[in-house]
Amino acid sequence: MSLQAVIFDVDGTLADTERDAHRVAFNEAFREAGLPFSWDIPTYGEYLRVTGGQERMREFLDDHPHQPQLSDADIARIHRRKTDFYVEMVRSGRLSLRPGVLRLLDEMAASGIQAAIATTTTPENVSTLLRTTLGPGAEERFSCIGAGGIVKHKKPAPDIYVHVLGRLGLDPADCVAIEDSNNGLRSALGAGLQVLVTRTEYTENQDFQGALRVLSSLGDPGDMAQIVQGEETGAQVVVDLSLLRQWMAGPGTPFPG
Ligand code: XBP
Ligand code: MG
Repeated sequence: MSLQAVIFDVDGTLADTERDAHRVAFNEAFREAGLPFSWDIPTYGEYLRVTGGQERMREFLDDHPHQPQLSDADIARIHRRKTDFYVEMVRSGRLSLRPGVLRLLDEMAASGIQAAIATTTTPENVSTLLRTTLGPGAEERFSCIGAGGIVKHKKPAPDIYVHVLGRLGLDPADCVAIEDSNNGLRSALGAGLQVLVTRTEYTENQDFQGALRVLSSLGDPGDMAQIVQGEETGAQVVVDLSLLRQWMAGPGTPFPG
């Protein structure tokens, strides 16, 4: 076992996209379509249990039979507009990468460790976020970008991670996934990966049993991360390749001060 690649989730992990970008874009699309409902912050948090925007809309309508019911084609059309609104918002520069993401990507590039992406969101959303936050050549930083409906079953099914591992040609034992949610954790664990969780406001009360560590973020020297679950709870860290390798090596490895 030697670390060859880090596979990143996108929403909630690379950037905190859900509350102020995806949710707002859904609501703009609902308003434009003349729908009489919108998703407030707690309601959206509840429906994050469903991965995939179209699937999330379907579940909401199934739970609210008094609301106008939409065909799959209507959902796809409204979701298409949601993607337009989201992309426009991301392009306006309102999102930034979470602490430590850029630092870790740079360290990986300098050390020859591959970066990859495994996400449920629409490919266009991923490329826009990467280009806006990482600049020109952003997508070339990643050996593989697995996104959206490229696989049959979205997270928490392991399909997207299995797909990415296949494209990388790597054994899961030689990779680590970084996720922010229980759905993502289950997906990556199902593919045989070890998983680091950087939780968000929306996911802080979720169950992360099976994660290597649960952290507030990846941390930067001026903005340290806190371990929030696991044997070193409360410790302040900056997650770098050396710490990742140490955690991957398993329990019993001494924690560095
Ligand atoms: C998060 C998701 C996505 C986004 C919305 O995916 O479940 O559905 O909430 O994006 P991940 P779409 O954390 O795996 O990146 O509307 O494009 O589905
Ligand atoms: Mg996520």
